Amino acid sequence: MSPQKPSYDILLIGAGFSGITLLHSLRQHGYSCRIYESGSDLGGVWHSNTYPGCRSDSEASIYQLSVPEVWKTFSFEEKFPDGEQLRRYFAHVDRVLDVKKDVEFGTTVTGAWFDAAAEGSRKWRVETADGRVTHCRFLISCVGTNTERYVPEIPGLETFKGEVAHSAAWPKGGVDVLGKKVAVIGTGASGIQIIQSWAKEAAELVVFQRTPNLALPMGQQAYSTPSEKTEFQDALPGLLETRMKTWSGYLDDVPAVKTFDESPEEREARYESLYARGGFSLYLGGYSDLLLDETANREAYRFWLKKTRARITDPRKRDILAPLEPPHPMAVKRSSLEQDYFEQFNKENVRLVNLREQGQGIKTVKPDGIETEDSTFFAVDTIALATGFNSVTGSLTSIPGLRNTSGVPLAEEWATNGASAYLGMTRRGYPNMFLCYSVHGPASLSNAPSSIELQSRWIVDAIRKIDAEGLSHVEPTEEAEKGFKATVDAITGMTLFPKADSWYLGANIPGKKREMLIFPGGLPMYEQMAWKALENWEGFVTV
Ligand code: N01
Repeated sequence: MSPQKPSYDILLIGAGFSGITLLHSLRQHGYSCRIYESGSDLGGVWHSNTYPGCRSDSEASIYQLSVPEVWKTFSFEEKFPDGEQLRRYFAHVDRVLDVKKDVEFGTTVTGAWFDAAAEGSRKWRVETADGRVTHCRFLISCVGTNTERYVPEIPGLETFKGEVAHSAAWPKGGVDVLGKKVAVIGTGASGIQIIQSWAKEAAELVVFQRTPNLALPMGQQAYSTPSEKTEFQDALPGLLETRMKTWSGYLDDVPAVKTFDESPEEREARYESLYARGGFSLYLGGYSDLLLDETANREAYRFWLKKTRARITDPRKRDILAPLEPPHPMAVKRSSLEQDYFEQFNKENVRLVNLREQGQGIKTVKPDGIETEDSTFFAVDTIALATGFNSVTGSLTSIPGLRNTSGVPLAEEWATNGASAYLGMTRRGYPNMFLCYSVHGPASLSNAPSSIELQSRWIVDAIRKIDAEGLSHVEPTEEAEKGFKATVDAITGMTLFPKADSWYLGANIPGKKREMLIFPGGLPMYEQMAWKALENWEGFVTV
């Protein structure tokens, strides 16, 4: 049987927020589109991340599509929705927009390159794991930033007899920890949420922490009564508009006041009110110099310490979870939004190992537990690995056959020269390929649907401009790509971001090049740069 050779105007990879937003918009402009999605349902990370306690750290009001027929007909139950609500939301999106008719699930892209001679015209040739080859004029990557999971080399892990589950590959039937002894390795956003859940169910929990998470109170709120629901719906048009105007795409915007412009009393009052508001307000609605001035940042840490240490009763655990000396400046590594995380450590059956303390590193995993370097043994039945992802780049570099017009794989190019993408959306050697929510875009330094909406609009504008001008394809020049990377680096150099080993910098993966992977200048600056370049194809070669 000869292999099928389907052909579309536009092929999108990934059916999360980015893929759906773009599909909806491109279809409205009459393009034939297809999404290839390796998973079995819509939702991207919300489909693949089903660990206990999984929950959004963006408020429901702004964590959704701004498509009226979708938001007018869906009610969220909580301010910060959990994975189940979000999966119901994506099912609703499908019912309203009929997304799935253009999605092929279980379809993994294994290779793609721009073939100048494909069927007599210049097209992308996309290979999938099922052996098919698809042709398309435009290829759009919507694969997200946190999909390629990272499992560190932990000696003896393979000998463990109990269950080992990574947060991003949770067993479909769940993990029963009732009455069991369990361990969690990693205290990023995923680890904190698992710990909050497991500490309430397991007989014993031992947490292996490498870096304390400067977690902030979530400020959860239920929308259960009819009046709460109505109030939520009524506010939506305004909130969806506001999110497109702020630095981060969240609702708070940084006031033009610096930390030490105010008196100590005024400062304390401001911190208190932002902290009480919950979410990222302490960062996003606080002082303009938080990310720029170490002394100012330290002042915010002082406040956070005061609030957090008061919640932890055991002095040893208090010093590990909220140490007097900050592990890094605030906000330059992703803080989690917690509900009762610190209180869990007030329970005697919740133990805490500081992996950075002499003798406390993991020596080996044994069939029935974990042994630290000082030979302390923790007997456990189950281990959760909340050790994160090869973030931002990994979702693309893990596509082995994704290569440029010279045949060099993207993984090789980025490993050699570092990662870059002009305007965070295009790449030299990849004509007519667009990236959404990826390298050098505002990505995880923004509320995802806000920057996705922005980038989607730009990508659709670019495609329509290509067609309106009768062009075959566009790709950025080397100078433009280097120049944009230099801008990202220059902005980063003005901030405190380099002072933390974060995944924003690729610093969580041993051997990965340390460089800023996300545009740190905020949405308004990004928007201005992107559309200015589009006006006259500045920085592009057009064919
Ligand atoms: O991953 P992470 P994540 N030995 O990389 C530790 C989004 N997200 O899955 O900090 C021991 O943040 C590592 O330690 P350290 C969100 O954007 C959102 O939690 O590198 N420990 C760290 O503690 C988030 O930021 C939501 O020193 C090791 C942890 O593992 C992003 O996804 C929920 C280790 C990894 O934390 C990633 O979050 C979940 C080792 N060898 C995820 N290697 C919400 O919306 C690593 N660690 C709320």
